[in-house]
Amino acid sequence: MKGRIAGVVLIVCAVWAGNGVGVELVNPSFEDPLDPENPIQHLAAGWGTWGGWMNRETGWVPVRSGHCIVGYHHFRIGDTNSSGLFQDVPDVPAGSVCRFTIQACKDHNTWPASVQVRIEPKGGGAPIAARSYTAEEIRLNQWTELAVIATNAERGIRIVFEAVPKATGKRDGALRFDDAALAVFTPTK
Ligand SMILES: [Ca+2]
Repeated sequence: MKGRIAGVVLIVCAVWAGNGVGVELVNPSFEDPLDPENPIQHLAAGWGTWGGWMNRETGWVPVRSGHCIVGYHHFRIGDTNSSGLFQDVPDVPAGSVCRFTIQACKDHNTWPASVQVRIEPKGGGAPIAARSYTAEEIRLNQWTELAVIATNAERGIRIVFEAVPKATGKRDGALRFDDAALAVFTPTK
């Protein structure tokens, strides 16, 4: 039985390795500000955002690639509302297996309620798939890959990452996000 399970895992991995295609996202490393004239701008080109204190940052370290990240100022959050970023990817064919990943790391004493990665229909809506991570699952000052896999019924998807603050008590620390990526496997008919 173990061998059979291993075989299935191998086949799935082979499909991903052979046919999953990286889809180019807009500004996946958060290097570009929304306004090219304002290099330290907190808004990242190509990304929508909601909530507070989830900002493009040009001076935070560590950085996984380039010079910029998205920083979640958990220590600044004064309520229980979440914050996040999202991007529509319009040309993903319907019926594709989509794997969205983003790298995250945390400061000392950072205990948000959760971080969630999601794939939604293009334009937003009920998630096709979502995966939540606890603070324990995100490494301290080292990068952890957060991943979610979904199959889209209709053309296009929205990728989302969201931080949910600690529900009660003092909120400390910060999270960093960098290098969003999307791989798509579209079965041939
Ligand atoms: Ca970057």
